[in-house]
Amino acid sequence: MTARTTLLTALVWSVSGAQLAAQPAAGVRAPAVLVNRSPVPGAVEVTLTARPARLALVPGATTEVYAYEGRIPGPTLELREGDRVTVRFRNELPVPTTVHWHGLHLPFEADGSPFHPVAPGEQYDYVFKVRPGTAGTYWYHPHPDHHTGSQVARGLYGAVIVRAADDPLPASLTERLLILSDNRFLPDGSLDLPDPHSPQGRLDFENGREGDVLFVSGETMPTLTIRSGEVQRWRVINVSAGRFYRLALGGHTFLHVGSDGGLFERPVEVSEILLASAERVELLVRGTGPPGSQAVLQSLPYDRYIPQTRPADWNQPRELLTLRYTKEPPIAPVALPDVLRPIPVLESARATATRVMALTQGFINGKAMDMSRVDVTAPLGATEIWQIENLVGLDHPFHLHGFQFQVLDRDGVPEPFRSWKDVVNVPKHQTVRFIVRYDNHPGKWMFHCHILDHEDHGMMGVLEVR
Ligand SMILES: [Cu+2]
Repeated sequence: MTARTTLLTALVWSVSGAQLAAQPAAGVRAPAVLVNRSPVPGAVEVTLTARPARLALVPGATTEVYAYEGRIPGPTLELREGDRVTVRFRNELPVPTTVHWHGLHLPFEADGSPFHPVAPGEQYDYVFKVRPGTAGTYWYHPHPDHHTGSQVARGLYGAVIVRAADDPLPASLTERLLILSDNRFLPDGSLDLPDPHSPQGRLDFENGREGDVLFVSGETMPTLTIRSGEVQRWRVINVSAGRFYRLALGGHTFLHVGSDGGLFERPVEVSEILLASAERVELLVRGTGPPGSQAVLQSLPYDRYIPQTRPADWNQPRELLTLRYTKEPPIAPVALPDVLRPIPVLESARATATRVMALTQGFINGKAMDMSRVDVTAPLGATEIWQIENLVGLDHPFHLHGFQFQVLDRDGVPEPFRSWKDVVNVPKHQTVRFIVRYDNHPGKWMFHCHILDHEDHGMMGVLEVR
């Protein structure tokens, strides 16, 4: 393992013509990184191809999948604030697709929403500039009308990391990228994608499709290493269609330092953290254990379900990875900053409208998605409050494209600190309010439930900013 990882750090290799570089990885495989082909400083130009592949995902079988660059997860797009980015995307799938850059602030034409499908055999250039102040952890995935869930289930997702020149955390911290996914397989190794009208298909629609095999960056139950006293920076992305993760690391607490849109103003110490579909967190993991010991990262039970369709094993904790301490003697902990970065306040007093969204099973305000309809029209530059009311007994994580927002309150309880978000879970029978400013980029922006089965069945609407 050690020899392999040492070798990989120095390697650049070619997969089907695309240049991929390996990330330094100690103890776990990290996804490959898309190689920037542009020699111009501040410019990033990468190619990305989606095509069918056959990969070994479960022991003793291979699986027909869709993959970016032949890999699951797809290679990571590494960016810096201010970069001018061109992603030359090629669709070699037998079906239309798009690439949605989840959480990034970019022009309408680059959003990869259902408004810009890429037909089989076609190419599409996603062109955008990375906004200063948006350093954080994002991800990319298909977003074609009605078929997002099945394409993500087939393997299409990857990470986007935006870095800041003035990142307040020590550059010496070992960084880990943990992409949490789940999948379900038939005995022959093929993906279990049931007919939507079958009993299992109806269950998948109700809960969002969950799988019994849990992957961390494409591996099942990997082992990460840490040295006693060391601090690591973990970026965690939930790319699962329906599964939530209530993360806890036995015998440890986390320093929660960031969310969807980047770092908070100050670290927050937590013993567990809930990650709904599409949410991201940045965590500092402090190696407080003795040399030679180990700890397990678990997903604790979380009841997001209605009783009628709640899985029988919902109350069982699931293990995600092992954190193994090396036998080396403890090192002195690195000094961590108390203050991370300022987050500007979006003032409620400046809001010119409140948009009420009532969520029921498969509908928003009683309507199913219609591409020819605009549900909300707002002027460019406006600040507005969104009030998301979940009227049913199942959680719905709500996502807005194009603009990061700040949660104001959850069921009347003020949010304890400011952060930038693009997905917020709205628990059963609760109401969440957030504030957002449409500060540039006119266009049509989707808002939807990020349980992909709900989104595909129409739990989505259109905000037009003009
Ligand atoms: Cu939903």
